[in-house]
Amino acid sequence: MGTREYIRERFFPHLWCPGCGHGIVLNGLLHAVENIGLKKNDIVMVSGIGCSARISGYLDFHTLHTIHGRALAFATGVKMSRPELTLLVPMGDGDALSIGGNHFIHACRRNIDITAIVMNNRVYGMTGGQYSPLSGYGTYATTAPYMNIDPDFDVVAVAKAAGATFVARSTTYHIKQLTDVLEAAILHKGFSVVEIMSQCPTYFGRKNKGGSASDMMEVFRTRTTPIASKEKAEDPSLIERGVFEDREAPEYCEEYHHIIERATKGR
Ligand SMILES: Cc1ncc(C[n+]2csc(CCOP(=O)(O)OP(=O)(O)O)c2C)c(N)n1
Ligand code: SF4
Ligand SMILES: [Mg+2]
Repeated sequence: MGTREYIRERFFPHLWCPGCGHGIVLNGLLHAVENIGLKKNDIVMVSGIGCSARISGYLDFHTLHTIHGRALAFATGVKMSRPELTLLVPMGDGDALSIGGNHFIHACRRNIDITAIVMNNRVYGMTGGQYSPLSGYGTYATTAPYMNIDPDFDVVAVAKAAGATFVARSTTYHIKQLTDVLEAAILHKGFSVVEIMSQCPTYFGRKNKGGSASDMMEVFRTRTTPIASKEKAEDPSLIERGVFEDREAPEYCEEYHHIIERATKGR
């Protein structure tokens, strides 16, 4: 059918800045959906607010563009009422782990069959470059002109600790891997988290002397490595890419269905 079928061309040109990584995520996601052979009518995309969240406007799935930080709460409601549909939730790092951090950890804990995509550009892009919980110590932002002293955390470690049954990381440089892990995440039955390191040349790049979009992507190439690689053993500061968790566990909607059956038995 071709990925074009999934796009709402009437909403183009998109709002992303030249070089923004979010368009690469959109491209990888479209290919993942096409490879699986999903029909657009079978997909619900729920997003909050942010440059990343704007992705839902460009796709001709069933889409809900909701409230900053609450996309997973809305998605949980949709999935509970229509469990046969495929739920995709693209979020920014602020959206998912700052204001939305509470929803994020509890969605991981429930193991509801939703794919959460964290588009991590380490900044609040849409609102003008404030630092996020993933900016990291030593970075600069419009709200940290003399340096950010907040440590960041590891999205993969948080997702695993909170109970997500599929957890992966890739970057906008590694488009083939990005597509593959999104495909695996969507096919996985349970709560899937895919962190994608994405560049914001306009704010994170400019404030941190990251250079052009391609310079920032070059950093994704040189500063990341496959899981448990020889390079990681030699340089522990490298960030690992790949699938960190892929396990089976009871899925929330199915468990809930069993409860309904039990409660209504004999009526
Ligand atoms: C309840 C609420 N609080 C704050 C905002 C303002 N706001 C909109 S997007 C955003 C942060 C965007 O950053 P991120 O989620 O990382 O997405 P990005 O734009 O970087 O892709 C904020 C604080 C809002 N829209 N609603
Ligand atoms: S501000 Fe940053 S995240 Fe937003 S569209 Fe521009 S480059 Fe992308
Ligand atoms: Mg962001």
